[in-house]
Amino acid sequence: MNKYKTILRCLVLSFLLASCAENKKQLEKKPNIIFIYVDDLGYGDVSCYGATSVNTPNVDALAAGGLQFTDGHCSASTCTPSRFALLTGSYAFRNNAAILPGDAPLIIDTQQETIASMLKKAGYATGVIGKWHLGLGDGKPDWNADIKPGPLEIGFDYSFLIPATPDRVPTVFVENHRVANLDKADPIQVSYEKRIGTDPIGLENEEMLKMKADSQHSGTIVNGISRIGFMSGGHSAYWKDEDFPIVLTNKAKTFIEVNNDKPFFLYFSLPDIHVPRVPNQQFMGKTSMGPRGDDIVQMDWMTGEILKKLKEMGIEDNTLIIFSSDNGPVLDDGYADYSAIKIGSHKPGGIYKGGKYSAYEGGTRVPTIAYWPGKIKPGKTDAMISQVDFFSTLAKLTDQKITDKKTAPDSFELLDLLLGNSNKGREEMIEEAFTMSIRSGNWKYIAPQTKPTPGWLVNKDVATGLQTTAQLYNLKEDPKEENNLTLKFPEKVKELALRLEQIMKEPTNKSER
Ligand code: NG6
Ligand code: CA
Repeated sequence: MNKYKTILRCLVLSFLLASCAENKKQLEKKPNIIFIYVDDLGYGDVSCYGATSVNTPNVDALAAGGLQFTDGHCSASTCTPSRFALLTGSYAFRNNAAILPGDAPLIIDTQQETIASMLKKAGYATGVIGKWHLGLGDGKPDWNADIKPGPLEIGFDYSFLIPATPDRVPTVFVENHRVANLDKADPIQVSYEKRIGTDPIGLENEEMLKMKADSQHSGTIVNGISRIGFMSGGHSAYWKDEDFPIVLTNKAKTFIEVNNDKPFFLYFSLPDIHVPRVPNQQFMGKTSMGPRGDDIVQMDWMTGEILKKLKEMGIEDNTLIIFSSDNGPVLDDGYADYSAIKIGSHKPGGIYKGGKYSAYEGGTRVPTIAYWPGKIKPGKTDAMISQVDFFSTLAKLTDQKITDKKTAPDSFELLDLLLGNSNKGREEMIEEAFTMSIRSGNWKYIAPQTKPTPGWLVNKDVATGLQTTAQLYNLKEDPKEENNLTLKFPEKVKELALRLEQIMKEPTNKSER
């Protein structure tokens, strides 16, 4: 009996030693980095930023245990430009990046450094799972062959993508270079110009729809939802929108598991709470706000699953999570999902004016949280930060030098701020919408619009973002941007208009990197 006891003791001891060694190895490793990037989530859409009509316990846990920014911004009030800036550290206007159709070529030059290629050099395994919307291929992609260049050509080792947006064709996942689950006998074709194939379209077959849609979203019907654009073939590869949370979360968990021998970088890009909003059965009816509210709960669940996975694997303490959104909120974005009717007292943009597409603060001021137990001191900060800054900040964290001017030209290194060791953020920052704005401390100048408003936006509730005259606000006294001070402070207007012009001509990042 004693012999068995001794063997058992030895086994337990060696197991403990092995797991200690494993933990030590983890702590010596550079930290894993997970960027949870939510789509169209507004400043006021989660409970830690004031929402009361929806509960987001998992996002709240990140905020409670991490650093919560109250002046954190995506670089633009729409998706493609914000994502371009996040990944490249360059403002998107330098590349004329705008909302892309689903068959657009990759807009990031394969020679350009990205967060992924930079972290790869630092020894990271890199992956992107979820919404892409930065284009694929170098012309119109052939969806039946290798689709490249794409994420794998700009620094990611693995990709599993919703190629554009959930409301745009093709409605299939692209895994690395290939459409997942494609049947060769049923090739895919995509067109944004004209109807192709014989599949039903929203304009003609309204009776097949789960939700009515505007004319822009009345192309090919997939899963009872009409989309922007037309496609034929590829039926075996169609996604089911309701399965997004399950499929994407599982892919993310697998990526974490498989790559745990190296430090890893996961860009986890959630399709929620973008249209079409069709939550999984388990989240339906969880709020009184309809699908938009339920999608917030779903997004929170996905966030929680990632946290749970890290805890299970014992790597939570060696993982930095950054949580944010690609632009402000929108209620009606093309589908009759009754978001505006069911909103009740919920304020998707918090106290801020405007939302998605808008030049006002609600367009780019978004939930922004950095979480790294034991490393980031929990708290709140009102320091200004833009997502364009994560490139230089993560380069510093991982000991990567940025040596040339072309790399991350607009990105400020704010590592001390991110870790909670300093409260010093940016002094000035550009916010992109259909017109340009500049923040200088608490001053905000919105330049008059130079390009016409896109036709599909003119009559929407979000049209508050479309500007014809110059505006100046003092956000400290007037965070809701109600009192245009241009007449009162003409010198300030001149100064900021000039400054905006200068930065647009030449990046001004002189910070040590
Ligand atoms: C707009 C779409 C909108 C949404 C947006 C992109 C229309 C009328 N509206 O053009 O539904 O898809 O593009 O959203 O077509 S974003 O979050 O990816 O920027
Ligand atoms: Ca978006």
